[in-house]
Amino acid sequence: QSDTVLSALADGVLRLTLNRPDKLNAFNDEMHLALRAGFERAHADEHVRAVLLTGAGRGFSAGQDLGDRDPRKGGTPDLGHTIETFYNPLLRLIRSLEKPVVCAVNGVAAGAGANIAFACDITLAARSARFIQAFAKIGLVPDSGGTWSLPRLVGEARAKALALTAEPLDAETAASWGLIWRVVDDAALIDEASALAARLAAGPTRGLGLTKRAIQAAATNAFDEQLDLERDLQREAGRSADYAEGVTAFLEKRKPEFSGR
Ligand code: T3D
Repeated sequence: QSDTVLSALADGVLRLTLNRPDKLNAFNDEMHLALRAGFERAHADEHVRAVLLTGAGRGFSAGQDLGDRDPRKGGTPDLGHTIETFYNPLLRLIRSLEKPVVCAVNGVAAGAGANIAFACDITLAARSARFIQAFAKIGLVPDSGGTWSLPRLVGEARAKALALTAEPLDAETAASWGLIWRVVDDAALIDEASALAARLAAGPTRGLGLTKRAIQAAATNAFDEQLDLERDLQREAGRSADYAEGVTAFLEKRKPEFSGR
């Protein structure tokens, strides 16, 4: 068990805390494997009904640990291999998880750290947080889905300016541009994000998961395909126990108690 990611399950929320604060939670191989294990558990464990991702210390994540890429130590790493081995599987696990993933960006999010935050379903940021497409500063290309998510979230003009200049973007601007959901005062961030994750974890997990799938599919579907998909997913949602409970609770004028099935 690695302590590079702290993992705790309570009230249906799996909280995963990136935990290399001295390095602003930069990713080494060990932290990658630990975070992947956390998301694999979220896929497999029915007791997990939402995930909350955050960072320990003053940063969220500074992306790849550059100490592990020191050219002075000799050799040229195959970054295609490291992306394929570490970053891409993580991004696929986050996007394919049919349960809500809340991200609480507690401080600076740079490189892959920023793009992982943008890949989560609902991202909140501390008012003091900054987002940096740091790749341009070291001659790399945005990864972790950044070249896909940035133009979709903010349009090509802003995506290119962010990626080509690597200028830091403050949290307020990130929210006003639609990169994240909401800015929260630093001291209130983790409580607000935890409350949101707990609310989602108590929700109709199947319906929420299918909603996530539908919205993501819209990125590549034509309108008619999307209408067909909505029909199919609604059919599936309509067979869930939580749908029956939601309608019954409405008719009985009481709060629903969703089981996640
Ligand atoms: O390699 C592959 O597999 C390909 C995949 C690439 C994915 C990527 O993410 S590439 C982008 C890598 N990340 C960066 O280029 C960001 C580098 N960091 C920074 O630019 C700055 O640290 C920040 C803007 C994020 C924060 O600045 P600041 O002034 O608040 O903090 P700092 O003093 O720079 O950093 C604090 C400590 O964290 C410091 O260590 P020290 O001096 O106290 O011992 C610093 O070296 C360390 N740190 C920060 N980022 C990284 C890091 N150490 C290793 N790798 C880092 N990425």
